Amino acid sequence: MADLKAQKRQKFEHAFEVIRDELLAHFASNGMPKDAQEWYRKNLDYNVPGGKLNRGMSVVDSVEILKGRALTEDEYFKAAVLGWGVELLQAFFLVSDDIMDASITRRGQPCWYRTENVGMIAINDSFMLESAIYYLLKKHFRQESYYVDLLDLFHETTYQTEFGQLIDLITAPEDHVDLSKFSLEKHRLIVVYKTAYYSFYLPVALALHVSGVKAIPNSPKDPFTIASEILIPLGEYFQVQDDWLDFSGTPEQIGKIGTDIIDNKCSWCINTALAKATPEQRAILDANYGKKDSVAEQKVKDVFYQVGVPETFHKYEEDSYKKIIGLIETIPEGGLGADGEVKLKREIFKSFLDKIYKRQK
Ligand code: DMA
Ligand code: MG
Ligand code: MG
Ligand code: MG
Repeated sequence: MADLKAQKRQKFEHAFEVIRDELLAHFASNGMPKDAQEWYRKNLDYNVPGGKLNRGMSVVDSVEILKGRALTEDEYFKAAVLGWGVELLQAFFLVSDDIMDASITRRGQPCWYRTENVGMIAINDSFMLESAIYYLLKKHFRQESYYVDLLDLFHETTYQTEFGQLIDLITAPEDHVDLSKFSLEKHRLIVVYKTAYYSFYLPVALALHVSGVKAIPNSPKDPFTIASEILIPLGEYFQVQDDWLDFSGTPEQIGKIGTDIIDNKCSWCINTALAKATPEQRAILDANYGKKDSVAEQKVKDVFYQVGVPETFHKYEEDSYKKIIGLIETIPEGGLGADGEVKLKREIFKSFLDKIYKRQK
């Protein structure tokens, strides 16, 4: 089992080498000089492949589940291009997110913008990671009837994520802490937009397109709508885990140093603590949240422990799991869709849920 998982990852990582070399060959063919070629290669290698790869591999896994058989080499590679498209999009978001969040480390190494000679060039590097997606889509999908659907989906999802990043950032002003502006409703809106669409809906919707599943606009039977009704709550749960790990995880464990308290973020943890705090504890939160100071940060963390944020999280995790299993079971056991056509199957969602349930990083 563990072996199979490692093999799957290796195969997917091998596809990255091919894809990266395609991007670099195209870049060089535009007459770009050697130092720029080296720069671009470093940008790609540093920022794209080093994560958990859940999002990217979910495209491949979902296509396999939809087809109900092993993929041909060509089918595999096309699914992998879409999977790496999601990982490129993620890399674009993370490189820029780390600048905006003033983060220190990512995936166990310094954030790209903090590496030698990079600095604000990281902004353009992030744009190139995004644009690489569209070069790859054109190269590999130009002839397909669903090419425009892929373009539309990547564009729309990117836009949604940027809406989310905007509200995440303006809800966390650097110079003005006002905890009364936070709420779990606000939090939900932020996380659905900044995380759920691109991390959960996008990989499955890509798999549906490449497998030949057609949208049924304005119908309650539309497979894309049905998928999103499960995947958006799944993404919400995932970002609550991210907020929880930002507070409770060690840098060695999560590969990044948590910044949410210092950054004045409207995270799940602060919202949970606000709902439970006594007036004295509330005063400590008001005085110490969003301060660029590790003593203040520790005082906030102490209150989080006192009011039972860990217990509340563990309960939330169990409840979310049950709720999402319930949503998955609204799909008929034999799958959803007409006989003889590719059907939406429970296993797509179950496989995604199993990748993240009780995750420690
Ligand atoms: C994640 O927000 C959302 C995007 C679009 C990167 P975050 O700042 O909580 O992510 P992280 O904790 O990984 O910096
Ligand atoms: Mg961040
Ligand atoms: Mg952020
Ligand atoms: Mg976070």
